[in-house]
Amino acid sequence: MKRREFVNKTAIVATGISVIPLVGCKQSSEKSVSRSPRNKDFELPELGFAYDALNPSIDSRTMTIHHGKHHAGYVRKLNAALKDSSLKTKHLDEICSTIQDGTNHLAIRNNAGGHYNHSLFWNVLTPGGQQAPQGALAKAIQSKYGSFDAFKQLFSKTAKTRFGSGWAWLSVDEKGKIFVSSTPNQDNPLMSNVVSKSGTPVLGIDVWEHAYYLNYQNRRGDYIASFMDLINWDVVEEAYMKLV
Ligand code: MN3
Repeated sequence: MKRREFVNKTAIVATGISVIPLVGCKQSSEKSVSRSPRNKDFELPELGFAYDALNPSIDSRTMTIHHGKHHAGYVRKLNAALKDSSLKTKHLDEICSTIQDGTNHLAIRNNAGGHYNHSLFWNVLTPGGQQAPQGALAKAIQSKYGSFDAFKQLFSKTAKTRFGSGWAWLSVDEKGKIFVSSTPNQDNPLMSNVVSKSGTPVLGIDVWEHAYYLNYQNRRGDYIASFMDLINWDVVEEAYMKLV
């Protein structure tokens, strides 16, 4: 599918959740032309599975708190922060792309990132998981990293070595090439003014302690290994195909 053909589509994933469009910084300027302004508050997306569906890899108490408290909090605070902002009618990816260092928009930065990142995170998870991507994304991974295992190692290491709180990503840059990166706090690769390499994320793992500490305590590596076995590669592949 050509980029132009999907710019006005919202990603509807296999789980049935309607989520934010996975559109990157470069594309977002094209997209803002064709999208109408946003006219209602952001809402917490429903999960496509029950809170206990990822047991024991991600326990139900962690899921309940993470989705129902943390993510809900980002949505609530984002709506509050946008109330008197000129970004009020912008879409979530557009808001992310406007973020700059050193401004007084920290609440928007943290909570827009928090909402975007978690929406993507729930979306790429599925009970039981899928072993590996199959189609064009599998080929792109093979071509860039040599093998799926080599990619997995790099992605896991990137997540494990993120100091403090943050995320690791697999993204697609403006040339349609994949890359692995990491961002602190609730930043993400859409925030082109504050990240070293920007793009549109198609896979992300939350390595904030709230994502795993109840079950794994300090064993972040074990949580990452479990996450790798819960990925819905069909969803990741679908997002990837919209960007190349
Ligand atoms: Mn989180």
